[in-house]
Amino acid sequence: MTRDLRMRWLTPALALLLAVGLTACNSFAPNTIFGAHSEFGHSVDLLTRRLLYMGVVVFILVEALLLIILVKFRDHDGNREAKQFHGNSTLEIGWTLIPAVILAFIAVPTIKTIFATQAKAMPSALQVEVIGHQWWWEFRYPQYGVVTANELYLPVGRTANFALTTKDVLHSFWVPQLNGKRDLISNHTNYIWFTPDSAFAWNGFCAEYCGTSHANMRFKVFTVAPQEFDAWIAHQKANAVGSAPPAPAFAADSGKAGAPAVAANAPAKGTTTIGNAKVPPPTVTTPVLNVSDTMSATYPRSKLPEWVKPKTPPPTTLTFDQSAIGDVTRGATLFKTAPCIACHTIRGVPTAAGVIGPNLTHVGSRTTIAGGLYPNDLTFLQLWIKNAPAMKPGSLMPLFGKAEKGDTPGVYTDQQIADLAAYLSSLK
Ligand code: HEC
Ligand SMILES: [Cu+2]
Repeated sequence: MTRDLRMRWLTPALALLLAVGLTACNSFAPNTIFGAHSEFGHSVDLLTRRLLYMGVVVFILVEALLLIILVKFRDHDGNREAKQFHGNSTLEIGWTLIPAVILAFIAVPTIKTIFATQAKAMPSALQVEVIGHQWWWEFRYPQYGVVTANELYLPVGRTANFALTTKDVLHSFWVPQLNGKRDLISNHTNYIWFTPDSAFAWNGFCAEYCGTSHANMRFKVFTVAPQEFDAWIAHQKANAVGSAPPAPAFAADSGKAGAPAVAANAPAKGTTTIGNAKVPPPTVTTPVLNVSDTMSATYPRSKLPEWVKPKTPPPTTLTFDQSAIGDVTRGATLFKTAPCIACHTIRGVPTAAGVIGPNLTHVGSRTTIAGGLYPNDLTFLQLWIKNAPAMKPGSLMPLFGKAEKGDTPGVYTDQQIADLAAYLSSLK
């Protein structure tokens, strides 16, 4: 390579290096796997760091040796031939043994962590059944008789044991800051457990490609103080009582995204042990909910951090008659005999016992709909009922808007849809 050619590559190469380096400076990483908030996360973190540090030591030694040899044995004076010989037992035994020892150093902590994170949870744990559907999540709390969708509430400091199954294809349950991914497999129950160490709102994802709307199969996890969890459970156990429709879900947000809210919920103190790895008590650096701020049974929308709020715009082709104002009572009457009841359950409405779609008993108490894709407010509920397949590609809920074009003919006017949405919103 001539000097000119070398210089021509130098600038773009340096620019690329700088760009890659700068991406690492983004401190705002809401879905990072680093900075875990459960003992499961800590043990994986510990293992990752250990292996990384060991790798750095090996890298430095090998590269240093390489450089020394390159310099020491470089061609000093033209075409002198290097010394030729055949075989060197000491060298060969050495370079077989050293990697074997290194592998042992990698294998022991790795296997320990695998066993620790695969172990059965203690029976006293909170049991949660996670059922994957194309493209939404069903969460059941068998100890309490609660069924909900797409939003998981967990008490801080209590181990939650998840039984993972799927109704259709493979999915994978993943909350980056709380656990490793674990697959939902047909005809088989997988388990995973962890103990959240701080109160907050987290994003969850489906991490196994499962069809058209795989990327739209998300969920939220709200880790809350134990007494708040009890309040939430008590509320979810009761039948929903219709009330006035809620204020818009994410009204123009005042203030900074996820502005740090007060001090940490005192999580379990002392050292947690998972396998043989001693995990230091958590230092909570992310903003958390104030325990004394009573939750009125659901996570306060005003406290939702920015990154758990859906940002997907609705399709521009879908419009709604703004003069149609929904009526809760009319909506309730219509719902009882609407096709909706074939797929949705509302406890307290005897005709509504379908299990194909999410349980709607307390749908008004959730912050999002459709696998975390849209905020749960009247605007989005109406558009969703009008034409779900347009809102979410491949949606297994058919469209209901009268003039909408799709596989099935729609039956409802915008006024009827507004009534249905008003009713559902009232189911707090
Ligand atoms: C053929 C079955 C089926 C019928 C009929 C049906 N739905 Fe659905 N519904 C679904 C499925 C499946 C989903 C989940 C879609 C997704 O998120 O991918 C859903 C989701 C919803 C949601 C969002 C719930 C949440 O928590 O995310 C609402 C609200 C809803 N349906 C209302 C209705 C109403 C109102 C009707 C009647 C006009 C109706 N559905 C009829 C299958 C159905
Ligand atoms: Cu999935």
